[in-house]
Amino acid sequence: MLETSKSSLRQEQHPLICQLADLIIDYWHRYLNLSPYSLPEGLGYVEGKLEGEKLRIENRCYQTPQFRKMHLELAKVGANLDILHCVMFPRPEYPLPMFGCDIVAGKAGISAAIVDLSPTSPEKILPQAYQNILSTLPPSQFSQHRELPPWADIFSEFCLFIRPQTSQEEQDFLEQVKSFLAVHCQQAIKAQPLSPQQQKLYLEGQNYYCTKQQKNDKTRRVLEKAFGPDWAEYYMNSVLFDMPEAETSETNSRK
Ligand code: 18B
Repeated sequence: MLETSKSSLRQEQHPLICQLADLIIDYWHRYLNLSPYSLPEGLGYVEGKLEGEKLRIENRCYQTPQFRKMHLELAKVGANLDILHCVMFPRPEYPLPMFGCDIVAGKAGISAAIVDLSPTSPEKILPQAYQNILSTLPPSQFSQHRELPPWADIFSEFCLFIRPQTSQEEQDFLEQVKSFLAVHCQQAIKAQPLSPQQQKLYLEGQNYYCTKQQKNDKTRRVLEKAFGPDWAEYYMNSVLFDMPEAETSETNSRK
């Protein structure tokens, strides 16, 4: 795993991806008490090339008292496709939503920019405090909203999924991510633990989220082309969207 604050792949990424990666790491350091999180052996930096272009992946992972795993991933396919992927998995003791963000940038610019705080509660709604704060954020104006695919029933009504058209829209997207991260970190540090029965339900909520994200064929296809279907399946289940129940690694137990 690369622990330098400015890694090699980051400098080769689309400028918005670099900005967002810096911003996420900055907010994590600013608000939360980070400790390292070890990914499965050999998955910090990965390169693959089966058909066509080389895929390079660089991962950074942390944990905190509130979050089981906070994962920031940068990927580059050949010279033409840059990807930022970020998910914050709460510890199931806390009734916290999932923060998720994805940016996909091609030759023609950014085709997809998505950010959400997705519910984990059995009722599939966000905690009242989140709803109150998120509904007071200034409304953002984007010219191209994108339609979510059928698997995406996990996202909240505050989900933003756009194709930014101007550098102003790119900066507005960044502002939206900032607000979501600030709300999330501020709420997380005040969170109170759930009863064991409730924890089970919130864990199920997280597993539902992961099961749905694993159905994203567009992500799977990129990984399959470079690493083959078995590795893609393994990577989606154990790094991108691993389920907390499957977690056995003692290296990542809470300090
Ligand atoms: N994703 N994305 O993270 N994905 O991981 N992503 C794409 O313009 C990768 C997340 C999401 O329309 C596309 O259509 C790869 C999280 C949604 O069917 C590509 C990695 C969220 C779509 C990739 C990765 C998320 C989408 C197509 C691992 C949300 C639209 C780009 C590094 C919180 C799906 C395009 C659709 C699209 C690839 C959402 C190529 C390889 C955390 C909804």
